[in-house]
Amino acid sequence: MADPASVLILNGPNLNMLGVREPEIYGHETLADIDAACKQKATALGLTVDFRQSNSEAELVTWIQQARDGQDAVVINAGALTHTSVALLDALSILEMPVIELHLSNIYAREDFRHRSFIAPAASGVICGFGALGYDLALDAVHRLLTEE
Ligand code: CA2
Repeated sequence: MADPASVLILNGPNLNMLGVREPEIYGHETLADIDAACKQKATALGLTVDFRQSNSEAELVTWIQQARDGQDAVVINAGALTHTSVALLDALSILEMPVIELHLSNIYAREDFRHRSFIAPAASGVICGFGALGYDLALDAVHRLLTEE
């Protein structure tokens, strides 16, 4: 039997603070809660998940590059780097696999500077505004994209 498809879920700067501050914007769940929910959802879909967070743009770029060896899809909540990072765009553009851009909040209902995503051109699709549910939806999307390939 073939190995289950592996999904790299990346979380950028400050997302380690989830559940600690600003619950009115980002919800009450911690990143550890979301990690656990993703693992449960992945098991139900027959996927495996590698869930990571970094405050470092360089580390995120390295992980994206490494996804080419063994990962089948990437889900990324790049945090504030979404709105600034050509380096993440370039790294994601190299991938030949589904890439889902994800945000907890509806970035289009917030400040103008959040309306622009540098990484969106490299994404297969974008999910935002559904809180932690967005991670669940992203795994559904990855599953569909991989099984319809
Ligand atoms: O809505 C999202 O998921 C964002 O990617 C979150 C980023 C923000 O810069 C993006 O515009 C949208 C911020 C992540 C910081 O998360 C915090 C969580 C709790 C307390 C403080 C920050």
